[in-house]
Amino acid sequence: MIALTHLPSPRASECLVTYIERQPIDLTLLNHQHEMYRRMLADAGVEVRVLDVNREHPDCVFIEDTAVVLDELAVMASFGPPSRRAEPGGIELELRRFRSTARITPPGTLEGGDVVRVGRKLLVGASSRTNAQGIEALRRVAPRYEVIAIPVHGCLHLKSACTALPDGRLLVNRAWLAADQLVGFDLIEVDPSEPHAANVVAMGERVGMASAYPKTAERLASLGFDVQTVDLSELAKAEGCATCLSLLIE
Ligand code: CIR
Repeated sequence: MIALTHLPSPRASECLVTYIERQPIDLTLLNHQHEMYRRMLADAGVEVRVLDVNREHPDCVFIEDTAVVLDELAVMASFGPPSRRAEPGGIELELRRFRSTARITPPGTLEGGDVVRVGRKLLVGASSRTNAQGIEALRRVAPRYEVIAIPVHGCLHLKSACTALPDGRLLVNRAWLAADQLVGFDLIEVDPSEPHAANVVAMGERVGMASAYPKTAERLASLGFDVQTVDLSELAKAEGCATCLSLLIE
């Protein structure tokens, strides 16, 4: 498995924040945490590549949002917020080394953070960042996948509320999504005191997550998952989480 990552922007303090209060970001610590994140992936056997093509864009470290990488193709995102619209261009050039690409275009919007893949099913957040035209466009360009729209409220992306564990079970915070749309999926809930804990990155058989959620980490470990944690405090201040920092290519 290859992970594309992107160096943080020197302008990261100008990042978008939507559902959280803006707080000062320590750029030195942010860069250090990004390095530790990359190390966690590498220790899990992932080949980590570090890109530096979008550093003038404050949110460039959240490379996950720029695309949805499938087996046959990569679908380039269409951002609503103007400050992120230029990001997919640079990443598309890199992704073409691995996949042919397709694009979602305005008025459709779709961000990679809204797409959870489980086998041939794509759960897609209907969120403040991904609209119905974007979801329809994904259906058209990826006809071999079943696209299931999941309304999301109270958080940025579907992946803030739901990610897939290595065995196909979903880790969820029910408060932020329409869980009735997840019929047939086996759900594990975050600890109620850790609403942001549902975002974990599946690194082969290992699970990577932020160290800020020890109770949920313990819950996963007690279910037999090999859980690795990393401090992502400065990324969280930019409303980012574990999955947003990489584009995984099988
Ligand atoms: C944004 O609002 O776009 C960034 N500050 C955070 C993006 C986080 N991405 C993700 O969870 N996939």
